[in-house]
Amino acid sequence: MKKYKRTLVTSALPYANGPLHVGHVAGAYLPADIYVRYCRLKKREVVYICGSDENGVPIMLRARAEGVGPQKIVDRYHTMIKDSFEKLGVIFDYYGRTSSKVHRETSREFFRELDAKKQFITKSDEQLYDPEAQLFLADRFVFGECPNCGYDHAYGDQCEKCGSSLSPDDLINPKSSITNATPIKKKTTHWYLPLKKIQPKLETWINSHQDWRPNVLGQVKSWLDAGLHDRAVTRDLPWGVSVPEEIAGKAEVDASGKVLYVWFDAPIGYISATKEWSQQQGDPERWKKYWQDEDTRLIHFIGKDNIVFHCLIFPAMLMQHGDYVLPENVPANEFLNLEGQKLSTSRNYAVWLHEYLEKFDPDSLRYALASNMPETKDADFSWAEFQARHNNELADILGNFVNRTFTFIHKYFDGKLPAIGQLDALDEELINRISQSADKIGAAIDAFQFKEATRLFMDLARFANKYFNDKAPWKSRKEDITACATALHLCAKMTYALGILMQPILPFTARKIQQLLKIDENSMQDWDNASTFFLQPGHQFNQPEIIFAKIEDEKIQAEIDRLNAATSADDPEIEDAPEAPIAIDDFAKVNLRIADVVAAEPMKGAKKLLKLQVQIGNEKRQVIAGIAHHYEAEELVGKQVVVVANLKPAKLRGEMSEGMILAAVDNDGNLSLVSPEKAMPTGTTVR
Ligand code: B3M
Ligand code: ZN
Repeated sequence: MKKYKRTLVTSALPYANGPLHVGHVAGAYLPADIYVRYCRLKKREVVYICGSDENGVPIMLRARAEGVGPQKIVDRYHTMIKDSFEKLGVIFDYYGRTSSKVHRETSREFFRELDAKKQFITKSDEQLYDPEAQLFLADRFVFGECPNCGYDHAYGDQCEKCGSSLSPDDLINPKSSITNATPIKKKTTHWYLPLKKIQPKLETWINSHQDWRPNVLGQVKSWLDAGLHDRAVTRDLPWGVSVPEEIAGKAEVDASGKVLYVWFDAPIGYISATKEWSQQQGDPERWKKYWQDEDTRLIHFIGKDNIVFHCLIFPAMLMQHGDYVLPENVPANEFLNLEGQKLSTSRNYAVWLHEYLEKFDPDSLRYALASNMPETKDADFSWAEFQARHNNELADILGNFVNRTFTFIHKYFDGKLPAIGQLDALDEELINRISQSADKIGAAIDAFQFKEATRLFMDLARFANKYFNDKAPWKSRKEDITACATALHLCAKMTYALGILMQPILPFTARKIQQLLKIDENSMQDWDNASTFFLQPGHQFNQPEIIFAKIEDEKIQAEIDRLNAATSADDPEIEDAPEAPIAIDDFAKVNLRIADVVAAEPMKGAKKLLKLQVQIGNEKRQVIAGIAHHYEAEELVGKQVVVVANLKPAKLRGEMSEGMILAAVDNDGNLSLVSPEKAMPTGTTVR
């Protein structure tokens, strides 16, 4: 393997349109932070860069949903995200934002250079346009059915279900995310990156990286096999980095009002943030060493939905530009589910990082996620497992070992490091274990196997705890005080080693260990010192404090209850079934009837609702149903449905509703009306 002089690590720039959740942490930030902390401990030259992604449609959608300007949104979430990272101990060398001046200039300069090198083509064609909102519908402004997997809420740039990269035209039955309107077509001109032409070059480069994770290579290969399409890198949007004026003016069409595609400027954000870091370091040219010197090893940490951008599109941009290094590895993680279900930000079905951090310790989450990282396949976060990892491993193994060791040293040796005597085989094993573990954990981290590294670390702590038991210092204290002293000396040595080796995963706990050992911070900052214990007998330690208090069941249950509430509060119009059994008479009170839908229309000002006229026997009724996201008004006419016919009439948005239509709704919010299996006369009783 090539020897590099320096490492540049990036984590995907989170969109500043909402708070972070545990899925984000497990995907792109915790693994990178572990890796970088390890590199720092190995005294490698490393820089860790990230920042907020503040351009593009996701920001605009959020701003529209809240009825405020996009700047307000990015300011709020940039601050919040940055703060959460700090509290979780994810320490970047620089955390930038793509609304900065340096970023705008860097992105435009990049665009200019590609344009000057004739690396773009321009194309004019008809694109989807929302006549109501008067906006072109690119990316997430448009959704529809995925042509590959049939998912009904794929976006105009990507299907989040199957991961395939899409353009708005690929969507079946497209709809505007802003107004729900069916788009029309309107002519526009855009700059394209000719990926079709660049594909062979990309293939050669990818072929030289067969050591990448199989899930990453697999995705990349399937895109290449399908053949890459040229990709528009500009957009007609009022928010983003505007296309350089001189280029906009030069084109045969008026390109003013066009901005760079967010996926064009966002990865350049890594470069601009590195520039800002250099300025902050008082060495403004330093970023060039990291981006333009081939002795740099560039590593992008991302989630699997970002693979195409980091493994093909951004590298294509870098290649065609010519001045930049290409990523050496892109260890993308798969997704994290929550209690067996997909995380959903819109349904509030998530563990939000800022909320977590108000209630629990950062290291407990770091440990639980690192132990269960979605490295090669999707993983599941459950509160029960979180609690078990904390209580049974952090508290009962690691915490217990440290606590017992120092309680004993304080009780029987005045809190001073005892002298070491003759070593037996078990003592030798402890010493060997430390140096072997340092190597093995290090190798796992270097191979991006964070789950394995975490397991190896806890194995060492488990061994330590068992060593303490086997040595039974409470007995040897009376029978053989030298042996007792030796065992406790080695336990202190082990604590020091664990303190160093835990730093990538448990930085806050490492700090506590350092304070307990009463040593300065610097003496725990070298990985290779894990097995060289420098303290002399007689060194005074601090009093031990419990490092991991057990997490009580009630605290965990409250979190589970909150998630369950998020699942069932999904649609207030459709209540959960009551838990208690009901008598047949109770059921008989509900008058269920077959009805024919004779007319249906959308409701003005209520995006979710449809106004239906139904025929129940001889009677005509009006029913308002919250199904507009699932059915077109037209397709309902002529359908048979089941209606609760004796429900108290109610007024919804000023319209009378005289019944309720039955529908099945799953956890993902998919909805299907209930219909008789064979056509039945209208008014027929259902029981
Ligand atoms: N903001 C997408 C995401 O959060 C995006 C990453 C940009 S990395 C250059 O999934
Ligand atoms: Zn799909």
